[in-house]
Amino acid sequence: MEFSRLIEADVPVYLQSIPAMHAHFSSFDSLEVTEVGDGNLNFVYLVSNRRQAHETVVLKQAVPYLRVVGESWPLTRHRMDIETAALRYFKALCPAHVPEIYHADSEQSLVIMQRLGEHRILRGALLEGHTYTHVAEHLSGFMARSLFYGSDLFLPADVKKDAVKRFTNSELCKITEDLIFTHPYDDSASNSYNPALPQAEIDRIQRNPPLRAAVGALKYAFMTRAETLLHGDLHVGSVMVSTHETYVIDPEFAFYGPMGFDIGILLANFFLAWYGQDARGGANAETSKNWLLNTSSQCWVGFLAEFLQLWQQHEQAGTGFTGRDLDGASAQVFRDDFMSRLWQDSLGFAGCEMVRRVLGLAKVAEIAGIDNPQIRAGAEIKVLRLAERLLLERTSISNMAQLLEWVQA
Ligand code: SR1
Ligand code: MG
Repeated sequence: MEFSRLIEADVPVYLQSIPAMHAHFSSFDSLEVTEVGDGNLNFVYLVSNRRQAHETVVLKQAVPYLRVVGESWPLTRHRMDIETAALRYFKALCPAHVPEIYHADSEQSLVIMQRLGEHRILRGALLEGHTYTHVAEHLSGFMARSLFYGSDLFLPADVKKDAVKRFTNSELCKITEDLIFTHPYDDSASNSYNPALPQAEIDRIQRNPPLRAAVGALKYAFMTRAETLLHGDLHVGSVMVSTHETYVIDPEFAFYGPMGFDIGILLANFFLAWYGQDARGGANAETSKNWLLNTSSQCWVGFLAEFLQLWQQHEQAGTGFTGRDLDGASAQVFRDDFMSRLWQDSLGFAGCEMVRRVLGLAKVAEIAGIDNPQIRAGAEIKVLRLAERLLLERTSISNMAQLLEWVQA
């Protein structure tokens, strides 16, 4: 069937035509459909049966353009095939942290999946000062498993190369290449600046040859280092939380890239939330800031422990790279170098993410939502200063404690 963008009124008819949906809905004449997509790319519908509230699903559809800009920015709908494949793959690796897919329709570029009823988007929850005990444990586990199992450290070389082909995602990678690594530095028309942010602060980023060289090196790594299957957009808007559960959603940017990218994006978003809380102040700000620092730290430390454990376990099995290629002593040197490069990459990518969220197209509510332009500029300057340090001095930060000192400096 030819592609057509669904509107709310079309959704019940579409769902009734799908045999698998008859296991989820006892009737289709009392469905309530609400479009809730607040992302930049797609349309998202919450569907529930007014008569049986537990009968509920989410339907997400990609359209042949970038939603936030409109038809003047065409995009193929291939991103939905990537998202569906990535959701299935991550679900198999981390069943407790990825929603279940009930039905996928490549022709209509849509997926129907589990509705996370009590969960909310982490970004909004953080903005309100909420904290969640298990987020670090869950996200570090998700990152350790997803980054390890997609890589040559685990997969046989031919399987991994096939996966690189399957997850080639040129269009969405191009968005990241432009919006994260290029436009914030070239005074692009898609940038926008808080009028209260001094030009000297923008120049410090945009007219800084060593910094731009560092960003260039990170962009080159992003474009060329097909190390593992990344989520590709692992910010706090791609995480849903409840008191006990954490889900990772929206992997339409998934592709084979450098491991530090997912880690860096996540850390950067915790730091952005920290600066947002710092600028807003208020009764809960200190609790929230402490939680953000602890969670950043535990995400890295938990990731490191689980990733190394997986690596050592699977080395014995010999399917991946070091199992056959290095002996005990050389394997340890290789591992140490690998982890130290991964740490430095993560810091560099975090710096890029922080710059783009201040100067580039896609802002974050934690900073851009600060009403007073002067207070917002104060937060933006701190974000940019940390990003600058991360980009230029990342090889000199040896551990998380030092990084957290830099955040607070
Ligand atoms: C125009 S798309 C802007 C951003 O939204 C997505 O969540 C990605 O982060 C992308 O860079
Ligand atoms: Mg998204």
